[in-house]
Amino acid sequence: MRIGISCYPTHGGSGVVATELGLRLAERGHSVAFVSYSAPLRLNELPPRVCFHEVAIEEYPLLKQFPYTLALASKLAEVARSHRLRVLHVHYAIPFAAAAILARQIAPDLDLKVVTTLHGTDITLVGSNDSFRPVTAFCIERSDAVTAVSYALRAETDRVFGTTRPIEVIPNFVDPAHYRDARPAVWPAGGRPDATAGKRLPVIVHISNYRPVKRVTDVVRVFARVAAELPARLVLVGDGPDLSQAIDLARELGVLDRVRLIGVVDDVAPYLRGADLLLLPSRNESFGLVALEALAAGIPVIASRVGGLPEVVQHGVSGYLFPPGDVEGMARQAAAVLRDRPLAGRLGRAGAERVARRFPPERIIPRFEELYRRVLGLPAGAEPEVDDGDAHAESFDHERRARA
Ligand code: GMT
Repeated sequence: MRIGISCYPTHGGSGVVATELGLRLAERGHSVAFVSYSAPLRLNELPPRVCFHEVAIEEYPLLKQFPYTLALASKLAEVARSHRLRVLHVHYAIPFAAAAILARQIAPDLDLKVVTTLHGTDITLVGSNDSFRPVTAFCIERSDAVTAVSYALRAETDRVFGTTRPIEVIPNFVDPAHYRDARPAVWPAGGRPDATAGKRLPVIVHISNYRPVKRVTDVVRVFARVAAELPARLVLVGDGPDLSQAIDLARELGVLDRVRLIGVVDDVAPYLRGADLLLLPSRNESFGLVALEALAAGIPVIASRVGGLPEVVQHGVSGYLFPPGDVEGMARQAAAVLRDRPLAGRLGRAGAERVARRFPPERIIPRFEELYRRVLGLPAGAEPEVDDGDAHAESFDHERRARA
């Protein structure tokens, strides 16, 4: 099949999942065109059958802000025509589904199908904002198929928008081998190396975009309580608006010298492999991809019992879930896990085993293929159209060479 994918290209679970999905589809013989204002971060090189088209963003003196959605719609229609795309799979209702639906109307002869994956903040934060509500509802209703990354997100979508159309739950996925085999990160001076006077220092890691929804000050509060009992370290990976608040609080609580700032990284696996515990005390999380990544890396997760997190982390089996804001509970449990290595080992193994069983690409990608077949009216289980060798595949490869 020939599939167009559009997503946020910057760091964030939705972009990571969309990119990995496109790359895996291409490995399975499909042709994939990514369309965005910059190449998604994991798209470091363009393998066979993958191309990338950039939506140019220009300054418009007349307009306060560049109308990206319109430019994206034009580009999607153009790329769909030049690559004879059959499906536009967009990640987030706003602005991607809106642009894809417009592209479908711009090029009606192509009979494009729009598949929209809801990742969360489009529903829980953006979509339910009154100014976006009608357009989000429209996008959900007019897509040819809609998926949600968790049952919780589907229920929330139905609740917020009163949706009646089917929404299929297709969870995010990770490649277990990538996390299992990653070499643990070497921490900056002062953190690990593991031995300090012969003792191994426990490491808590938090990875996010440091937006208010992540409650990063809770991360610091939990850590400060743990640090009062254990010689632990806190590793903060990523960056975002609330990071400076977290640093200020760590200073105020007297634990800043035990906090290591890593900044934004392409691959979080080494940081998860080098840690003993992931802390994710979010106010909301439709899925929590980083929790899945932590489990894949074999470390337990302490998180909020919100949104889709209970579908990822099994309380008492692969980690522990608490009401958002329960700093005491999270700290008590984090200290208990860090003290009890056999317990941490059991939790880590249980999580990694479930990720390998329930969330590997081999299990999830065929579900998207089946969905594409369904919207295209192809028979269920039909072999994917393999594009190797046809003129179309050559056009993708030509672009790849041009970019190289
Ligand atoms: O969490 C964010 O702010 C980023 C956002 C994104 O675009 O990646 O995350 C959402 O989608 C992820 C991928 O499906 C989910 O793992 C996150 O839980 C979800 N974030 C929220 O629901 C807050």
